[in-house]
Amino acid sequence: MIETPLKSVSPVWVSLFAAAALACFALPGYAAGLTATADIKGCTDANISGNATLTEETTDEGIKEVIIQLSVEGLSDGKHAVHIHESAACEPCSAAQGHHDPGPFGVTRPDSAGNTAPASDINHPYHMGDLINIEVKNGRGSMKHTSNRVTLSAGRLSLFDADGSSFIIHTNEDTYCDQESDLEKGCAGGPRDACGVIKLN
Ligand SMILES: [Cu+2]
Repeated sequence: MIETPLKSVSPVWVSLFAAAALACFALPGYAAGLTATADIKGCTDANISGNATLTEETTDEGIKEVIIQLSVEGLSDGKHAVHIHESAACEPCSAAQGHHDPGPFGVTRPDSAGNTAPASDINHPYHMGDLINIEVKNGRGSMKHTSNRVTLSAGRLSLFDADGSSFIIHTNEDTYCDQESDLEKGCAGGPRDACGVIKLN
């Protein structure tokens, strides 16, 4: 009779393994390691495509951080603004609405509504979804950014609120609207080139 390999494994090891596996799920404060992804597509240009991954980690102090890695090709060379916008919708790209900002003021509009006078309540770059520029060279770009302004897990900063969230990549550079002379329309990157709905894995 042929013995199966299982019969040679001691029951002690099997029960130890089972206990260890159970402990992983039972430990209080165990970081779940949530991840999410987004497929990036051009708003009007089908040659633009890319993807993003998001990974939530918890620091030793208990602060939730989300590591965002994004790659894209087909955009014009140079810097492009990247933000997390407030709705999980990309068709059309305007459906992504303003910048993700679940804070008490709820001002998600990124820049001055007019072309000349800055709006008094302009809130960029203080939205929770404001990120950094991506730099494109020879048609390809990638960025990595860690944010503690958003979470994948449930809570007040979560990207997965009632209507979800999307990435928007803009035509122009985000100047971060950080100068008094720079608070006019377009300082957060102007028109929208690409979009990707963020989906929890
Ligand atoms: Cu934006």
